[in-house]
Parts: sequence; structure tokens; C-alpha cells
Amino acid sequence: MDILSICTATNWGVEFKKNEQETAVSALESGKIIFCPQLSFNIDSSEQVLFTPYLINKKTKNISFNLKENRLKGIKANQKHQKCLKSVLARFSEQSNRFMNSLFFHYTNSLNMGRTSYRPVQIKNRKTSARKDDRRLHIDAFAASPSQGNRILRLFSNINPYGEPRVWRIGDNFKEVAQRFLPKINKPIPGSAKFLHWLGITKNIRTHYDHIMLMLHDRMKLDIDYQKQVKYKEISFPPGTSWIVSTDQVSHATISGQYVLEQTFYLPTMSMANPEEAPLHILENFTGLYLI
Ligand SMILES: O=C(O)CCC(=O)C(=O)O
Ligand SMILES: [Fe+2]
Repeated sequence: MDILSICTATNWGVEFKKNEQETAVSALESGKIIFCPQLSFNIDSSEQVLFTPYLINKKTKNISFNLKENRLKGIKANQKHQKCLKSVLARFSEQSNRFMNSLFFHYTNSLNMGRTSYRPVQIKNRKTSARKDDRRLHIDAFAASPSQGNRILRLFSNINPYGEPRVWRIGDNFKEVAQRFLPKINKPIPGSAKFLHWLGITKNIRTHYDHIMLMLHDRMKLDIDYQKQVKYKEISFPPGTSWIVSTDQVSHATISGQYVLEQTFYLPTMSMANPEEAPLHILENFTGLYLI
């Protein structure tokens, strides 16, 4: 299977034809990456100060931004840099939102915006724990923010000013991942979801689905033999390009690159054109249980 589905959009305000919208939805839902080789996010000359890796707080991987609250997390820059970054991220967030709603017309009124992030650290030699190491193949599941069965869609834009691509690897499809790792995953401890929420460790209840997704994420990353043996395809996303992926379904790893913007969206599984392709339904079929 070809992993990429090419979208020829050249700007963020583009209007799509019906057949382009249908192609995009079915490609995304079947686990392809929507690659937009001509969709670049513009950084003004006054905003070039953002190309410094030292903006970030050492403990975090990314600087995240909450558009509604106009708040940054994970940053240690001065007020001037913060103001500049906020305006770049707000612009990126709004443009991505407009673009996604136009391309994924099928999801109108169903896409919910999550965090926006800026990724100024070089991935190649970043030091992190195995669980946080995105250089290992994984599917996305957020420990503190259970998606409760909603899909995770992410739009990335490489803004690297030095010509450096973002290099990804794409591994097994979701069914293969589930087949391999699901038998090793125990049920959650009764009462644990409520306890984690009560402690403030999770923002809402970690459903059985979230438990499995998080365990899949961890088991994949921690299995060194799997990481060595699994077949993958490598893809390079040059600067000035953007791409959209359902990262809860597509196993991915980021090998190298620096300076990328990302916007997260959540989508109810029932708003999909083919909900049976969702991780939720695949896992429910495998386990024979209702998971949310
Ligand atoms: O920054 C990237 O290229 C993607 C990293 C990743 O896997 C993630 O944020 O979940
Ligand atoms: Fe990821």
C-alpha cells in the first residue's frame, strides 16, 4: 500500500472539490498520510527569533499552546519571545482549523481542536525516557488526556529554515499492532480510572479503551526486539510541506528534524465515514467487549 495520499493545496484557505474531500477522508481513515507538498506555513522575518532550540523548558518535549486560554506551556523564554510565539501558534492553529474543516467536509461540526505545539528541539539526539522517545515506533495515546474513543488527528508543518526534513518511519498497520500486543495487555485494575481522575493524574476518566491504547503505546516503545525487527517505510517531509495523520491508528516514529508546528484535533468515532476502521472498533472486535 502506498502510505501517502497527495493533496495539491497551495494555501490554507483553499476550497476543495467534492471528489478531493472524499479521497482525503477515505485515505485518512484507511491509515494513509495526507501529504501536502506545497502547503507551507509562513514565518515572517520579524518572527525568525523562534528558531532557537533554547526556548524550551528542558523537562518537556514540546512547547504547547492552548488557543482558547491564550496560554503557553513548556517555555522558558522572555516576554517578547512568548508574545511572538503565541501569535505564530494562534495563526497556525486558526489556519489549520480552517484547512481541516474545508478538506474534511464530512467531519463538519465534529472536529474538536486540541493543543497546538511547537517542536524546536532536534529529535536525532534528544535525550528522553523510553516511554517518551518518539524515535521508537508507536501509536499515540495521551496519558493525562484520555480520548475516550475519540480519534486523534494531527496536522504537522515543517518550518525548518535550514532545509532540514522531518524524517518519519511508518510501521505495521493498527490490526497488526493489536494482534501482536493485545494478548499481553491486562484489564485495568477496578476503580483505578476513578482514582487517577480523583488524583488529577488524568483530566477525565481513562476508559478501558484508553487503558488499552496507552498500554499499546508503551508496550510498542519498550519492546526492543519489536523495534529492531518490525518492517517500516521511511518518509522525509521537507521544509515548506505539511501532512495530516491519524496518529492513534498509524504507527509512526520520528527519526530526525527540528522546528515543526503541530495541531491536534479530536473526532468522535461515530462521525467517521467508515467507523469500523477506527482503533475503537478494531479493539472491540478483538476483545469482544464494549470499551467505552
Ligand atoms: O514531532 C513529530 O514529528 C511527531 C512526534 C510524535 O510521534 C508525537 O508527538 O506523538
Ligand atoms: Fe506520536
